[in-house]
Amino acid sequence: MYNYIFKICVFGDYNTGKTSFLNCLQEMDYVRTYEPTIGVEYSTKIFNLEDDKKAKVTFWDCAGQERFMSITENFFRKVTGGMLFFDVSDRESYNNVLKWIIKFRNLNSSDIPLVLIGNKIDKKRVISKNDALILATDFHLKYIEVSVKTKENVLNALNLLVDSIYEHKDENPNIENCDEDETQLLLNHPKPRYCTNCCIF
Ligand SMILES: Nc1nc2c(ncn2[C@@H]2O[C@H](COP(=O)(O)OP(=O)(O)OP(=O)(O)O)[C@@H](O)[C@H]2O)c(=O)[nH]1
Ligand SMILES: [Mg+2]
Repeated sequence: MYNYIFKICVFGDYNTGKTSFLNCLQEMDYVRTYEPTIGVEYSTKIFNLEDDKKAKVTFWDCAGQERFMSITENFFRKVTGGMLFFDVSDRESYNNVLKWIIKFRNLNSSDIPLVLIGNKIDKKRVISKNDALILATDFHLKYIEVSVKTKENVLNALNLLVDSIYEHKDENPNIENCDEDETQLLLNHPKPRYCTNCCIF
């Protein structure tokens, strides 16, 4: 059982490693060849929070290719948090970060935590850590660098977002609280009705 459901939208330019990252969380083998995501893919993971609470984290892996934009945009709404990917070895994916931030912020309140992830740090980088940090700070995002290929920081990136969501959970309207749901279910459950004239009740 879990106490919360967090809906996380994973987005950013194509070929930045979003699907590889999510596959790594599911302990699937790293795939070297690029297989573009078609539309949106879904996966989940149960996450242990502090105070013995658990969250079911649902990931919506949104295709980065422009031609899927009209589909993926629908998955940007009512999310609990976001992961925005770029590739530190590819300037274009970094230049497009701003476009993605605007898209995300237009559809969500500014209280929804968003983590910027610079992937592929095993490659020769063209974007410095400092530049990315400045951009992230300007837009109130947390920033972390990872390599899905070597698995460096992959779990830390997930922890960074989940901890941030949990820390600000009272300001986040898009967290499903399953404890409350259960209480409501019990309160709303109709009392048993007994027959008054045809049986011993
Ligand atoms: N060198 C290196 N390559 C990586 C890394 N992460 C992913 N890749 C490669 O980058 C390519 C694209 O990865 P995907 O995970 O499919 O990218 P995506 O962001 O899901 O792409 P779309 O689904 O089209 O949006 C694949 O060939 C991966 O093997 C990494 O950390 N380092
Ligand atoms: Mg993908």
